[in-house]
Amino acid sequence: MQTIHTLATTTQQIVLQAPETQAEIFEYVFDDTLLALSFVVNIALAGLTILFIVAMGRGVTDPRANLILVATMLISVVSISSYTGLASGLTISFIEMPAGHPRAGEEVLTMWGRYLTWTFSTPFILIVLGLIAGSNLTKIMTTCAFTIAMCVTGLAAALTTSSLVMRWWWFVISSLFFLVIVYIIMVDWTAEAEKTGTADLFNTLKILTVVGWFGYPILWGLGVEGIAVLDVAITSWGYSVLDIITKYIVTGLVVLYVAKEPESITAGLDYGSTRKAVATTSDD
Ligand code: RET
Repeated sequence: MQTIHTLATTTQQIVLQAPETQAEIFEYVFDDTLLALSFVVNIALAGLTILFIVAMGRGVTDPRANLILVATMLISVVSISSYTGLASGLTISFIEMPAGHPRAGEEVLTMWGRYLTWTFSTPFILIVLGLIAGSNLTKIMTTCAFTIAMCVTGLAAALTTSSLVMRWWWFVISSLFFLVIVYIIMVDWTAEAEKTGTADLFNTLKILTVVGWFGYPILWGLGVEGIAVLDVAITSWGYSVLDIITKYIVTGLVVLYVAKEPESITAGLDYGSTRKAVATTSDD
């Protein structure tokens, strides 16, 4: 009787034991085809986007237009690294949820690398948007600082295991930072784009960005980190689809516009130079 009981307990422990080592997590990811594809597809798309920017930007000479193109490229550069971290298991952990969580006591797969790498990718998206709108350094820096704060506090929300209330409190703080960014995009940059002459493009980018970015906290809330009505693979695909909209589609539209070097974008060869008359074209 004792032996049967011990056997049952051991079997239960084996079944419930979450993967621990990086190799086990890597295996776990690639055993779930849907989850693995949500990473691999994004690595491929980020690579193709970089090639597209290089091809389209070859003949661009204006430094301001080039600055926008480089910023778009950095979004995908970060993305490749981010998804490689997830696919390799490096930035995924199994974390025990606190009391009161729908999966309390269970070790739940957390893709914390996403929140960490958004810290580096979202500022480039905002630099691109701010430059397209023709905004100033203060507002661009403000949005960058707030997006970094939003992502780091989002990471804290995902990694807090001490208390459910504290997880949601981090979520609230992160959402407040997010609203500052939404305000600057919707109010300041919309008005500035009108004056700059980029309103047509900016308004399309604004809708894709604001609607797309609202999807992230909604997914967080519905996914395993929040009220857990969506499973891990669906949540991961949700983020991957939002990434496709907010990064690659936005990049595509920007590059097609900027590569033509319209007057609303360019600023002349002295733009950003540290000494006058030293500026050169990339062909020199
Ligand atoms: C979290 C959870 C906490 C509350 C809020 C969030 C918002 C995340 C956003 C992410 C945008 C990411 C993008 C990535 C592109 O590489 C952290 C999910 C408000 C808005 C655009």
